[in-house]
Amino acid sequence: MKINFQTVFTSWKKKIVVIIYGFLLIFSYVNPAISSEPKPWQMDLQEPAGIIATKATDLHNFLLVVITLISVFVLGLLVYVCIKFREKPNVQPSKTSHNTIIEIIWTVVPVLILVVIAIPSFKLLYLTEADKPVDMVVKVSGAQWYWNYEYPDEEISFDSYIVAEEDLKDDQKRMLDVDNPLVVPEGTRIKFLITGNDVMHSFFVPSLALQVYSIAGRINEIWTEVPLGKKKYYGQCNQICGVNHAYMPIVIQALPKDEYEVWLKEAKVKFASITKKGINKIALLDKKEVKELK
Ligand SMILES: [Cu+2]
Repeated sequence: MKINFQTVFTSWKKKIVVIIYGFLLIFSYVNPAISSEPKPWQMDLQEPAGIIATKATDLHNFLLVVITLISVFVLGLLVYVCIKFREKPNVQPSKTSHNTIIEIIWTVVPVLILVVIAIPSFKLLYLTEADKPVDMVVKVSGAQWYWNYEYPDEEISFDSYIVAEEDLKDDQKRMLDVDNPLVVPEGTRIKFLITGNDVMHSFFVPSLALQVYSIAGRINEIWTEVPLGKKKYYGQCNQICGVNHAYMPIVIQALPKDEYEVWLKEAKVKFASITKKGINKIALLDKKEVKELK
């Protein structure tokens, strides 16, 4: 049988090109201009937005290097010890129990490593706690199982529920999109006052480095900088809070200033009719039941 090597080679070349294009297509599945959300098979953190998230990602990357070096070093030591002190060449085992120099090293070196980690870590912690001047304040209340957003300066407040699967529009994401997102102007520094109505929840928007407990009877504070650009930042409650814990996503929609003003005008009309009675309604996955309550 005669094999035509040229044909085989060309067909393999084609296959390789197709495979490479396939990989490029998969790994280019990012759309930073529109939204910030978890991606299928994502291995790394979400793309950071704002100064705190950027610094937190840098710290994470630095720690990844430190922990990798430590793990490789310890693994190397284990392998070395297993080979060097195996039974065969050591019929009479060594009776050594102390080595002052090594003991000083394995105490001092980890302390130094901890100090090196602590410096950027504390700097970031103080930055998140800093009392920075902010452009606006938003009060967030966690409830079973939805979020309530209040703009104290604008005197509006509204509930934010997950969009049921059957109501999803083409541009909406399953389990992540909500009926009323938290709308904010782009390029704004915001202070969040976070509290709760019932059980413990947690306000978690990874791309903006927001993760704060929402606890009834207590107000927690955090600030963030929403960068320039019309974009949606997705998050979820990440404190196991009950049967519908998985169904209380968070959407922060950043809009250009003029579009935000238009939204604000409409919101003042739209949410004016929401009565106090409606605030404690129970979020149910069944759309019909939610409609009945409304
Ligand atoms: Cu919750």
